This record gives sequence, C-alpha cells and structure tokens, in this order.
Amino acid sequence: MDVDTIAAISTGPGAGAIAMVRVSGPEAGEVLLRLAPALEEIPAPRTARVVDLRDPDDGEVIDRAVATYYRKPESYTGEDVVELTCHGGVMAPRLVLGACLAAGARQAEAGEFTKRAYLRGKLDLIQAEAVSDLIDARSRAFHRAALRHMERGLSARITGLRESLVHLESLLVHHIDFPEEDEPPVALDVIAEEAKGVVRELDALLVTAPEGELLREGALTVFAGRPNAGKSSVFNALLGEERAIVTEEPGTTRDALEETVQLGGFPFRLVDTAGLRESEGRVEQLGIEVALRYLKGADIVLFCIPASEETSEEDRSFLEEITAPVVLLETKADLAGGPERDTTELRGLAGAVRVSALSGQGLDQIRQLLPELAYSGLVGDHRDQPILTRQRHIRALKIARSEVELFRSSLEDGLPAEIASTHLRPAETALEEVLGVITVDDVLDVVFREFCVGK
Ligand SMILES: Nc1nc2c(ncn2[C@@H]2O[C@H](COP(=O)(O)OP(=O)(O)OP(=O)(O)O)[C@@H](O)[C@H]2O)c(=O)[nH]1
Ligand SMILES: [Mg+2]
Repeated sequence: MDVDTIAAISTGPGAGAIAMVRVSGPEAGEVLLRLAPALEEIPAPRTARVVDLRDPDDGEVIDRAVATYYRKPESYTGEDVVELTCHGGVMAPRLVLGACLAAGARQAEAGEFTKRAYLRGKLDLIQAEAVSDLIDARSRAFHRAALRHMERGLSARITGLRESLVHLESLLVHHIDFPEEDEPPVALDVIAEEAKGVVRELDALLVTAPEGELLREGALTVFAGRPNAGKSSVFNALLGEERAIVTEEPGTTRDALEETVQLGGFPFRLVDTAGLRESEGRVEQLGIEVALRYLKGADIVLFCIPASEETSEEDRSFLEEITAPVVLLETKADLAGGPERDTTELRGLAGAVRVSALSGQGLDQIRQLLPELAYSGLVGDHRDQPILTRQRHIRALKIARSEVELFRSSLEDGLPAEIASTHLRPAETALEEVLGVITVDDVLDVVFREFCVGK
C-alpha cells in the first residue's frame, strides 16, 4: 500500500474567493508544521486554525489560510489529512501546493485521494465511483442517483443479494454431502424458488439500466423538419438563450448545434439541425448530412411543421424512416389560421404539441412531455431506488443474473446439486467485483482514471 504523502489543489481552477489544498499521508502533520512554523505542534484534529503559511525554503509568507488537521482513520482517505483553505485565484493555491511539495509531499495523481479512501476501506468501489459522478452531475436526476450510491443504496442491495447467494450455497451443502438421505432440511424446489427471488431482485435493478445510462449523458433529442419551420426558435426557447441564429431565410442553420439542458430535472442533449430539403448549396448539403446522422442516433425526434402548413408527402415519408419516438411540434401557433391536422395519419407519433416560440405557448408542455418519454421508468416513485448508471455495474449484474438463472433451471431440470451449484460462485464473484471486495488492478485503473486531480 502507498505510504508516501500526497498533495493537490482540490478546488477547480480559475477565479474564486477560496481554494483548498489537500495533503494526505503519514507526513501530513509534519508538512503543516513546516509550512506554518508558528504552530508549535500539530493542532488538535478537526479544529480550524488560522495560520500564516511560509515557503519552507526561504521562510517568506505566501498566504494566510485556515488549516484543519484530521487524524487517521477519521478522515476522507483514512490517513492523516491536512486541508489548507487558502485564497483562490491562480497564485495562492499554486504557491501553497508548491510549498507542500517542497516540504516533502508528492503531487497526487488523478483520483488518488479517493483511491486511498477505497484502499483503506472508507468507501466501497461503487461509492468511489459515485464521488466522481457527483462532481460530473449536470442534472438533478443524475445527481440524486449518484447521491444514493454514495449513501450505499446500491451497495446495500448488492451486498444483500450476495448474502442470499451464500445462503443458497449453504442450503445446498446438505444435498451435496448427503445425497442419499431421505429428508434433507430444505427441499430442492424450495431452494429453486429462493433463487427465483434473487433473479427477480436483479431484474428490478436491471430494468433501470437503459434510462440510468441515459442520465449520464442526457437523452439525445434532435430537432428536424423543413427549412424555416421554426426549429432554431424552439431550441433557443428551451435553452433560454439565443444560442442558434434565427432568420426568416430558409436554410439558416447549417451545422448541428448541441446543448445540454435539464427538463424537469432530467438531462437532455438538445440538437438543432439544418432544415431538410433538396439543396444545391454544398454547405447546406453537408449540414443536412450531419442532421441525418444525428437523427439515426436520436433517442427522441422533435419534428417541426408550422401550424399554418399542411403535412406534406415528404414529411410522411421522412417519418417512416425514423425509428426513435417522434413528437410533432406544430410551430408558430401564434399565427392565426392553419389546417386542422389529422395527427393520427402520421406514423407512430409519441405526442403532438402546438408551440409558439414567440408567445411561449406549449413550451411547458414540451418540458413535461420529454422527461415522461425519455425517463418514464425513473419519473415519480422511483426516486429513492438505486439506479444503474454504469456499464461496469450493468455488465456484472447481467452475468450474475444469467448464472443464478442457470442455477435455478439446472435444479428444476433435476441435475445433481453439485452441478447446479457451480453457477453460484461466478454469480457471487460478479457481485463482489462490483462492490470492489475483490478487484484487479486494471479495474481500479479504469475507475480512478476518470477522476480529476485533487479528488
Ligand atoms: N410568429 C412566429 N414566428 C416564428 C416563430 N418561430 C419562428 N418564427 C420565425 O420563423 C422564421 C424561421 O425561424 P427559425 O427558428 O430560424 O427556423 P428554422 O427551422 O431553424 O430554419 P432553418 O434553420 O432555416 O431550417 C424566423 O423568421 C422566425 O422569426 C413563432 O413561434 N411565431
Ligand atoms: Mg435553424
């Protein structure tokens, strides 16, 4: 295990009133004393002390800061930790970090504080990943999911499932050791039934996976429709800023513009695209190709037709090609007149909204409809349930599920207990890997690489 002392600036770069430099390791207290010679001894743990920090080489004051000492194991990393809350901006944090390094600490690598917390048993691997998710979260829903993981919501479930598997193994022992006996304490069909319960619980977690994964990046929501339909105007209205250029000229938008927004607390990647039409212009043509590529990968398509215009043959044939759910936006609804559109003749619409970017009509309806479409399983009472948001977890739980299912079906097919039982160990291993009870270095490298330095 690492025994050196590490240091890093733990707050983000840029202007700010305050920054924090964190030091962790056996020498943390000594490093503080070297920076703050006025302190005669390491301060009492968990008490804030205002100190002048000095360059250990020449004794010059570099900042006045608040120092807090944490004694192991009662700290974030489980080691001795010193937190130096200094002035923000560019110079102060850099000088304070430089002084820590001069006093014997080593610059921390990305995620190293949290990795140490994991290695010293302060966090399991799911919690460590949740720390990184909390920092990355850009929607309330994803933030909430990460917070649940941080609070061991998912860990507790998976630990429970692992215990159930161990219990199944123990029930089976009798059948393996005394196969000839008439009355084993627990019959095989009872054991199979219990395994079914485990599969059900795994399924309850796995159903959250597709939408949980979407929470990470946001649901790809692509505007489409003919030129001048008002796509960019609605895009801007939902963003609340004039991000895309709007003109009365058809063919205004050329490239695809992508922005992430929260609607109802859920993340969406909104994409404004070039209007679709046969075009001579090379730039516009390229823009249309980009639009078509986005449409292929879309989770939701917002198809715009001005409320005043009839549905065309092109609209219909375009919609035939789209596989994602389509919401029809009848745009510019503030302009009087227009046909009574028969929306049932448009293939498989997931919804239709009359909207005006000018008056704001229909915008709230869109804000409500999109979360219901993209995150139906997570809206409402799912709030307190753990949600699977990571491939690493999903893959492992799928392995566990298929092994437990094989175990169950082997018992049902009358295979000998010792053969059926060979499926239990791999299922347990899969769950243990998710929790990080057992790990390979490769997994750790992947998990902690995505962290920022200082966390
Ligand atoms: N009255 C009214 N005019 C609108 C509304 N939305 C857009 N317009 C006008 O319609 C024209 C086209 O709007 P855009 O948002 O640029 O349309 P677009 O679909 O992005 O057009 P392209 O980028 O060319 O494909 C502009 O002149 C807008 O001012 C609306 O809700 N009401
Ligand atoms: Mg546009």
